[in-house]
Amino acid sequence: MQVEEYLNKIAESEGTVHLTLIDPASQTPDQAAEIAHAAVLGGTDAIMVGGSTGAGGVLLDQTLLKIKERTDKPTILFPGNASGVSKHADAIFFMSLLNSRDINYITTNQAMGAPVVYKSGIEPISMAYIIVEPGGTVGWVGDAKLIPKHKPELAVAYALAGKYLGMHYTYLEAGSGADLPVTPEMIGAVKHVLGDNKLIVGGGIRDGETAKMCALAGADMIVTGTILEESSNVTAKIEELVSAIKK
Ligand code: 1GP
Repeated sequence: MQVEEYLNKIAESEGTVHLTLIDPASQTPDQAAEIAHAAVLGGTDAIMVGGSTGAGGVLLDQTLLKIKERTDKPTILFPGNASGVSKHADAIFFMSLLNSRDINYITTNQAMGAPVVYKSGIEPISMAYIIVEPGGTVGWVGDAKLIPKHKPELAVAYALAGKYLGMHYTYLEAGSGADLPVTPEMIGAVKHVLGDNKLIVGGGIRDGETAKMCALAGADMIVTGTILEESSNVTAKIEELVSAIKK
């Protein structure tokens, strides 16, 4: 089964999908594989691999290879730029940072990376990427004109633009390690216009209660990264998150 179909099926039958984000720059490939393995034991649905700084090249390849030794859940690239492509993943979130001021993050990195995706045969999943306040490192690196957190109508406008441009997924990003995630009001307003298109929410989700709030507001998928890097028991933390968002 293709990865997009796999994720959509879970979203439609089991409830909100949980995605574990691993940044190759944050630990060794062996440690990344250990986190992925523990996350799968806790019930995560897939492993996203990527980051904004220093997450490409050999380190990315080695991280994916080690993760694939420890789990058979799908691996999905979450690239910060064209160097975030690896043939060792199953799929890639082929994304455009719609609210960037820098054309490199809207189309140029995509053009430079596309032939690599084509040759490697990994599955591209088209995605509108929208960064909301506070935005964190990715907001700075991607030169995003941050969506104010209490202006859901601006997120709706970008999400609709992504949908009309043919993107299947929309990612509302508050930035890794954000104090608070995107508001339920913004999640609900965006999901309302997306209809059957899938909505991913990430940035600042640390516990089951917050994950549930995002799921109830309309998130089809949630992403957690930082809390797993900080957690002494990754499996237990994932169990807490997953049990809060599944039907
Ligand atoms: C970052 O949305 C993801 O791109 C995950 O954020 O690290 O805060 O979980 P956290």
